[in-house]
Amino acid sequence: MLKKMKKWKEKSKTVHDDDLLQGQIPEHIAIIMDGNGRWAKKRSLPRSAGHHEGMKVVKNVTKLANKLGVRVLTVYAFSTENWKRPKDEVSYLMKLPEEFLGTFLPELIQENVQVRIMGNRDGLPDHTVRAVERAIVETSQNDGLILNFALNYGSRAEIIQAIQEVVKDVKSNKVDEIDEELFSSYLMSASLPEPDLLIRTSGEMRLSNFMLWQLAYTEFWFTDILWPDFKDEHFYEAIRVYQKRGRRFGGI
Ligand code: V07
Repeated sequence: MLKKMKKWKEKSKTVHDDDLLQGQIPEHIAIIMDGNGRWAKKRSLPRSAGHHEGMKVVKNVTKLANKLGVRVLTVYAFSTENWKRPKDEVSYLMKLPEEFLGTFLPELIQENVQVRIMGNRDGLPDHTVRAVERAIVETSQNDGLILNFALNYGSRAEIIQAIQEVVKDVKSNKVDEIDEELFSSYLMSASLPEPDLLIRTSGEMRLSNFMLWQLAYTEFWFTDILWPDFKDEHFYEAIRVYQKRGRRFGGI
């Protein structure tokens, strides 16, 4: 009976895959991973337990995205606003990149995943920066999935910084015409395609200062599922909804 159950489960999984593979897999998926604190509260656990569970889900989604042939997965790990949280919570969060990479980096290397970060490295603790930079270096030759962590990231600050750089280059005559393509090349996501699909968990329907410029034409998929409860089936569902929507980029 157990065996049969397992077989059936495997079969239903394959059907999911086949469905998806008939349509287009989004090239770039971005995720706002909300609801970790609420997940913990519901279980009378400390918020850190929710963050830790959420980290495990990042590993699972990374493997799944890689398997499906997604080119870029961007996850919003820590925003510039998150510094306002209690000091203990912030220092716990700052240990998560090390824990994630400590257990998962060998697998990322093996699976040909390239790690990147997008955000302000100044302001992050040294131990966090060291762990992340090591992962970036050790995966820099990989040409599979790009796993892009938004870490100490805020979109308005990114845009202001880009403007400052553009102004500098205009003044020194390195730039004469400012258009969308030129401006995009000053953003932290310069070398990446724009997200095709944005997923936000936990029922909130706002962007929270995440990739404001880059999400101009992106399809949004919101779910009430809390991030630690986010399973393969939810990822498949988001992609299936994406595939059913016609993307017209403002055309008809
Ligand atoms: C964090 C787990 C996911 C839910 C949202 C908040 C908590 C993975 C990382 C990470 C970051 C950089 C890196 C490798 C892993 C991470 C923070 C929080 C700050 F190179 N999860 N995760 N970083 N959470």
